[in-house]
Amino acid sequence: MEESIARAAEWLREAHAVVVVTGAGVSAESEIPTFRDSMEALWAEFDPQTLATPEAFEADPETVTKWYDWRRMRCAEAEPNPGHVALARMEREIAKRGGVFTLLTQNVDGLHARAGTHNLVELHGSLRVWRCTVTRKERVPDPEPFPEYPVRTDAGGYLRPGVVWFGESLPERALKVAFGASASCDLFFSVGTSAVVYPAAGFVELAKSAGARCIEVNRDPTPATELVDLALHGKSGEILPRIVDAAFGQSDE
Ligand code: BV8
Repeated sequence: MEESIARAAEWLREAHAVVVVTGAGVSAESEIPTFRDSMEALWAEFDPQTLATPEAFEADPETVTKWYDWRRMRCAEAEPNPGHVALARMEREIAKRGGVFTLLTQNVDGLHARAGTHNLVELHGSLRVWRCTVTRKERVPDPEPFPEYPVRTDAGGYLRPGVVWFGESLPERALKVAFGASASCDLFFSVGTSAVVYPAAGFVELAKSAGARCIEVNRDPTPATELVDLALHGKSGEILPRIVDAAFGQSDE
């Protein structure tokens, strides 16, 4: 692992345009269950892939609203972990050297922004923002559980989470930035994601074909593992700070 950390740090120092894609694994050390194991006791009988769909919300708005409200509360109680903090420092160090940094997250927990990342694209929306199913008017609900499930709106609709469900298109701007950045970077990180959900899982292939060096930081091997130039398997909250410290010196922040 030492050798891989040193190589990743060297590539980071040489990089001019860095893209990082993150998934639920980067928030696991903030006690936010990952997508695959987010079905803790209360939700064991459901499959997240079926709950995170417009059809599930249509069929059972009460259960889907409850699930997202429970997750929203978990996010509000969570704190960014050293992995989020290391990525925010990576952005600052790259910017200091005149480089470009883009973080594309699949997560809806808001922790990258809270850790200080600026050039952030929330590919799958945000749990913080909810909107009316009739007027599409957005609002940020108070950080306490909803009083009723589902939540009815004055327009006669429901309040739904501002996330992208399976079968829904990603926001135009998010896609444009993500494709553009991935196709023009010289260093690409895939962090804490099972790399199975598209189009997010396709950005590493795009970066690779554009000639970028690709690095995976993930607890387990994924379909991206055989694609990348360097795979570091372990906890992102431990590995990312080591790469950033090795590249830019021990953090004095
Ligand atoms: C779309 C928000 C157009 C909601 C989510 C090809 C092209 C386009 C679409 C498709 C396609 N093929 C199939 C599709 C359809 C579908 C898809 O990809 N399906 C998959 C299952 C095959 N894609 C879509 O529907 C997308 N829409 O493309 O629009 C369209 C329209 C109609 C029809 C077709 C296409 C929308 C996808 C977005 C869905 N919304 N989230 C919510 O959060 O509830 S997806 C959700 O699951 C996450 O956001 C994430 O994207 C995805 C996977 O989760 P991960 O983040 O990777 O987390 P996971 O638990 O899976 O893995 C965690 C990893 O972390 C593990 O590998 C683990 O080892 C690691 N780990 C754990 N702890 C740590 C760690 N690593 C490091 N440190 C640790 N401590």
